[in-house]
Amino acid sequence: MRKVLLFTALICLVATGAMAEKLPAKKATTTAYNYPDKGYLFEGFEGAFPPAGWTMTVVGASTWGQGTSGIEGVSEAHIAYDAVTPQDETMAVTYTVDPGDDLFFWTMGSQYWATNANLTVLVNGNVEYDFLNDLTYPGAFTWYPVQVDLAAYEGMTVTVEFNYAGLDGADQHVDAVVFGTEGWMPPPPPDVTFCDFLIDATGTGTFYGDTCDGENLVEALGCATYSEAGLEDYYEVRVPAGGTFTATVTNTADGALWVLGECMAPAGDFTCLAYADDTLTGDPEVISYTNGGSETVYVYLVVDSWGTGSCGTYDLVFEGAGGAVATDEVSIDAVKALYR
Ligand SMILES: [Ca+2]
Ligand SMILES: [Ca+2]
Ligand SMILES: [Ca+2]
Repeated sequence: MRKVLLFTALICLVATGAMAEKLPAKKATTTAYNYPDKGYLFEGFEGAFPPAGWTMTVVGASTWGQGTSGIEGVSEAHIAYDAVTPQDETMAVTYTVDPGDDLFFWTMGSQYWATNANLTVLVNGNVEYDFLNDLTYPGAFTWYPVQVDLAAYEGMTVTVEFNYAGLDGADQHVDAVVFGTEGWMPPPPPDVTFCDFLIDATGTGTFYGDTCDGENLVEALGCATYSEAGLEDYYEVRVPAGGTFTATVTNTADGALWVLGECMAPAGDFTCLAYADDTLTGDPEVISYTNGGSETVYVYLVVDSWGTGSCGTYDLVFEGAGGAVATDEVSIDAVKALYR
């Protein structure tokens, strides 16, 4: 959806669309279930349970099994609490520790209830991790990555035991066990991008647009007073060092404006350079941006509105003022002219 706008004239608003470089998509962490090489997931509990090579020590009625709340894949090792019968449940595996190897895994549980029944990880019988006393655990039932230093065990073939013991604790979860130099991490959130939706428009003056064929890609950033769930139009603006612009937008919806630092961001976490939602439906919103840096930047003016799915026609009065010398990056004469 590439839109071409009416515009009255001169300078400054540059839209190229091709200007923003697309970064290569990050590759998700390789996950090879039961793959023994370092750097790969050692055990994600996605297959048979217990996994090949693991041994179980069952004492209580409730013990380690396969759960469906995995942070990696779908499955995990899960143990339900037992308020009646004491538990002392162990799942164990052996591993030969090479120099630099540590043990990594993810866990989730409740430290409040861990005073009753706790997860510990033992290496050759030594407690090397204690969930109850892990001061960095972020909060109840949050998946959290743990690293256990195995330096003391280099060169040894060790037995690693995940032990859950006590009475009337809380459910505990373990997933993504790795031996090596780097633990498993979730793939990064997908990028949100409007780089392909930029409006072809060059100049200053008054622009007319309609957001009703747009999308809602910008909604809640740290700079916002309100959640702007309306549909959007996007303008790329070239701003030389010292340059400044002001955009005044009158929207038939309850308008809102953003100036963002990029047109693509992981999980839509755009850099908010300016924001405005100060007036109600039909009244103009005003936003300004000044490039205080020493180099030309490209920023993104987003015409948005308040209200889920809201949209409307608008007029945009764009005023730019220069400073600085235009670069040769953009071969549009009008753009150069503005900043001479
Ligand atoms: Ca898993
Ligand atoms: Ca929006
Ligand atoms: Ca408004």
